[in-house]
Amino acid sequence: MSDLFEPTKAGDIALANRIAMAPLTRNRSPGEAPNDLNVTYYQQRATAGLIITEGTPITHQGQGYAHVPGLYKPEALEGWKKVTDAVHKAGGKIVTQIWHVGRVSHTSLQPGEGKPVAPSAITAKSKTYIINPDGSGAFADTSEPRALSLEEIPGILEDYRVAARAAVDAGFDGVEIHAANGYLLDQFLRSGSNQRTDAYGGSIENRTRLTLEVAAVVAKEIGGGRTGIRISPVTPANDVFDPEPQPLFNHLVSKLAGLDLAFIHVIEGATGGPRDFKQGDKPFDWDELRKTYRDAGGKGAWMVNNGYDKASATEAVASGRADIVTFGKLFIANPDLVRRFKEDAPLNEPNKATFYGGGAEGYTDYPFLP
Ligand code: 8OZ
Repeated sequence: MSDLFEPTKAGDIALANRIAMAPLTRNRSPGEAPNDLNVTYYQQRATAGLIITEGTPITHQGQGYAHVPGLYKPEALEGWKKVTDAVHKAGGKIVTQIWHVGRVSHTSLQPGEGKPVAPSAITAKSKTYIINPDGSGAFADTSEPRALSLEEIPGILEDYRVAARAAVDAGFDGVEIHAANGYLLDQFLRSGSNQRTDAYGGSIENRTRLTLEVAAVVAKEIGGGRTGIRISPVTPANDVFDPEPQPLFNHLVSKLAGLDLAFIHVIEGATGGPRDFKQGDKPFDWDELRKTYRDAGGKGAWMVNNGYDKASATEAVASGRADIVTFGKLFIANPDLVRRFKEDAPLNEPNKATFYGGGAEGYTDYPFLP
């Protein structure tokens, strides 16, 4: 029986405990490069067993929100180097979440103000965050996308490869591939957003192809032991839908098992919402998903997320249902969350008004225990 404070491994990455920080978009990097405030924020949270950074676009085309730090500009890579150095000096481990938003973008954020790209030309009923010409920020409807051509897919794979290499060169312990929450890879996975008739659409095998190719390319480039992936089998986030998520995601994890990845990170339920949310007519069976992965030989850490607290996380790890639990909002408000859990100390309350955008307030000013 394991507890949350016991060390573990996620592939090649050794974790001091099983309490990880979930990826969190904070929109505090104007110019798309991490700054000194971002360094402080991550360094403050270095006692997490593992930090997964906010989603980090692999290219300008992969960018869907203003003030999100990418991995494609030299100044961004210099900024990330400062982040990884600070976290390592503080004894922590950190991977970056490599991200392509696909259709969840706006022409004003795209190269040459072009259309965002997607599996199919279907607009997401969703919002993104842009900067107006006068400098003010605003939520805006996502723009109509264009379908990626078959000829463009190798270029997308190359973009993931280059970004994963750049991440490791910037000092990250590894990467998490963002295949969740209705972004590019999830758009290919779900039938609601993927109506292609080529090798990347239609059957489950075809819809999982891009995600599996990305995982294979990244694992080959930096090592499977430094590569994780995040999935959200039933989330409706960013207007994605699939009536039969169980066979789709069972197939995906059974194929991921062959890549010897560091971890599989599963958002159980609607992201940031009800854990029992379902798509299609059957409740999703999370145990079946994990068992499918293990039966296929998958040895990566099984990482779970969505609304956990100390008690439910302890139960998940003790029962073997999970190896690592990730916490989002609790890490926003409690930089010393691991210590607070250990001492059963009271938790600071997160302030929703300062989640996205702004400066130090609600970012680096949450108090530590004395
Ligand atoms: C909140 C706001 C913007 C983006 C995700 C990267 O849902 C995100 C995100 C979350 O995965």
